[in-house]
Amino acid sequence: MNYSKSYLKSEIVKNLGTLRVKPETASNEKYYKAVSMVVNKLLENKSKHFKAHNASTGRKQVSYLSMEFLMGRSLKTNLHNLMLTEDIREILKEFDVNLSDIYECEPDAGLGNGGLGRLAACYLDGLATRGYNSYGYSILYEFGIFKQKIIDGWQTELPDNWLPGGEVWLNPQPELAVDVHFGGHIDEFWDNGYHYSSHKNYSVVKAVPYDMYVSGYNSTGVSVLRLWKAESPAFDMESFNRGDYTGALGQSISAEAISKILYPNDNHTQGKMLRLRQQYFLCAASIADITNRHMRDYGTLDNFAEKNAIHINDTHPTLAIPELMRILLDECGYGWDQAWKIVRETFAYTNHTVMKEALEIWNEDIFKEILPRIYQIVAEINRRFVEEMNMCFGWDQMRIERMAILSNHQVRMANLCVYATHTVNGVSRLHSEIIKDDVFNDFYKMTPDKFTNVTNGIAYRRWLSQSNPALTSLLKETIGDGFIEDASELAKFKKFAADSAVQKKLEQAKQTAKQALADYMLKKQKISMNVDSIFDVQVKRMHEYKRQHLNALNIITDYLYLLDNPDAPFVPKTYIFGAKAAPGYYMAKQIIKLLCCLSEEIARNSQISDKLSVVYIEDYSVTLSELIMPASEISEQISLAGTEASGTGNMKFMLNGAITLGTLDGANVEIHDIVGDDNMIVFGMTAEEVVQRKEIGYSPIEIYNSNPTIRRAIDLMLSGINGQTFEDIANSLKFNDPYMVLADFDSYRKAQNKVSELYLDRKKWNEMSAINIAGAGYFSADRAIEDYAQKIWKLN
Ligand code: 26Q
Repeated sequence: MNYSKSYLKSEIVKNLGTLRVKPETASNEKYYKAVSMVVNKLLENKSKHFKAHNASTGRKQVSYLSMEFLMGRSLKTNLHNLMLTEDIREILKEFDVNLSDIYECEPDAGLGNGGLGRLAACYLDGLATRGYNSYGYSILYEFGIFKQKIIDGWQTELPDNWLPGGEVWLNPQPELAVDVHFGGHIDEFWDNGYHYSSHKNYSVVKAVPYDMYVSGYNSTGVSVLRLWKAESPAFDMESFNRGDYTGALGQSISAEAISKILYPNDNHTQGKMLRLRQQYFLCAASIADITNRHMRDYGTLDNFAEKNAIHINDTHPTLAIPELMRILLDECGYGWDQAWKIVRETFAYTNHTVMKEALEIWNEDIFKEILPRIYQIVAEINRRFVEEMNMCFGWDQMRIERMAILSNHQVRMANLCVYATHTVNGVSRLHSEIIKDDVFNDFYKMTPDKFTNVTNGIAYRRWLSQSNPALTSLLKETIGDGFIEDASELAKFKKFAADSAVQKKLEQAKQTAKQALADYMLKKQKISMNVDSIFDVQVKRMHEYKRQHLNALNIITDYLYLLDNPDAPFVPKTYIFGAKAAPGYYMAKQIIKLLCCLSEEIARNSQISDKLSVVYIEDYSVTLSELIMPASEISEQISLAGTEASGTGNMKFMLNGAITLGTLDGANVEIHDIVGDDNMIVFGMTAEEVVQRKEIGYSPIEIYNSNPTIRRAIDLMLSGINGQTFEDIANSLKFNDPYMVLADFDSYRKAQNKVSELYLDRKKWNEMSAINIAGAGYFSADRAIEDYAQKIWKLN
């Protein structure tokens, strides 16, 4: 579809009119809204055509169910993908309005915590670009991930009220609303030899869909993200008339709570009832929507699995499995075996974490109370599964216990997922091996073919052509513009890696981006940054397994060294952090405070601060990542090997020419395979060595006692940094050190010293940087989606 500039211009003016403002006097906010309304309309139109085409050709549909979609902003990416950026820029110029100022008016749609939610958002882009018939399903949280304010070095959380600016992208579909049932009890009876059950006394929550469109790049495809809002059903006149005034109103209060707020935990569960309600709300509404559409198109669910692939993003939407069983059994009259066959051929599941505390387990009584019918179905799935296993290995009751879905008064979501799906995948090569060897080893032994790998990918245009114009120009100059559509073409840049003219421009592009970040930090946080220092960056959620405190320990060591040797040669470094901590995660909040104290204490020492500084970027978000990635020179990916499932930030840094300083964990292993030892700085134990080290017994206190560098750094935490002591971090490191920070410290420090040495050789450094950019193509979401389409969803 092609839209003329004059048409776009008149539409913008028309929409300003709708907003009751004149073009001459409209604020940037109004322009943001008017332009977004125009783009949204184009997308709606494009989506209609695409859906009509899909329906007429009977294509299989992918439904990606996820409790999180961390979308970030939409205007810039939609203009880019529709190839309208330059037209709109010129139109706005005619009104004396600057397009980049307009972008700044949009709030992030922060409907996710971190990696898992951002991955889901990237996959909508990939699905649309590859032209697949796809829906994302999630919840329309009224409040997304909290806004982080650092007050006196401590994280505080503020509500993220994003809808006032974000709702221009939401298209309500009230005629597609569905009811979701909670609580009540099940009446069972026999009639004519048939068993019936009927759900009584449930409360109803209305699920209303709001659609957000995501255009593919240079394709006719559009993904629809269908977000469910919870509403109280029409006022319950009956109970009101019965005189139950509070009952009639009371239900509505709890209904709306369901889509109020995103749980801010990342890689950690909390067995809260509201969370379980949210999960079922998403699953029931989405399954109703998918089956309704299928019935409309085909009039039967017999061919459901042939026409639908439903993907479960981690275990959070597991309830979609028993919910589809319920629809088939209770509403469509299928027998168990036939229903089970459809279910198993429909669902696939991605695991995103090996952290024990993230494994979802629900108390059986709570589960039964909130979802009585779903509980019955899960219990029957479990009964049949246990019976099946008893036939195969009745001699190994321990194994059967480990694999059971119900056990110990708990419902184990991961076991249900693995048993009920046709395919289970991990998110990097290493992680997928760990799943088979460890997390789901019992299942792997029983059904090895079920397990596969799809290494994560990113919507790379967002972090390259949309966020790094200087690098994008250089790439276009050297390798043409094919890389914008086909990431594998980035490999052509390798030829230019040693070209000194190209290197010079590459260095300039980096400098431009560093300056832009420095400008932002000065304006926003009143912090000035030395743009001639190495920008060494660790941005991601704050978590002990990600080891921001290993980074901190090395900075303390640098600091102590410079205090002792103020005149020693030292390659200037700026250590940049950005991370939100889960509000209830005590240790994570302590580490934020530690970093802030370090930052201040070092900044006060003017002899040192031009060589060494620590910058904490407040409120790290998708939008900030778009500013940070282009400006980064070192990508800190330093999790304990075997703990980070994949990582996706690592890919964004690499794409922007940062050198990875990392352990062989997650997708770092694959980055290392691509660029080799010469172009990545690897340190620390391997995942295998970690296992061995734990087996022989790990004693951090021995390291503390025998390593004076480490002891001095930890002792400084105890004696105080910027007037604050950190006993809990220090004691955790000395006596427990669950993520083996001390075991990897020496190796990390050597790696950091190597960074400084390499940076002095500008030619070598720029070459490394170019080789990383050239190797990043593999990590595109377009590739990852193609892998899912072929290996798992079987789309053609
Ligand atoms: C579960 C229950 C109750 C409340 C919250 C949660 C919850 C929420 C979010 C549990 C886990 C998460 C998020 C996990 C996550 O982001 N995992 C990351 O997924 C990325 C994409 O695959 C990987 O790259 C990261 O390695 C992995 O940590």
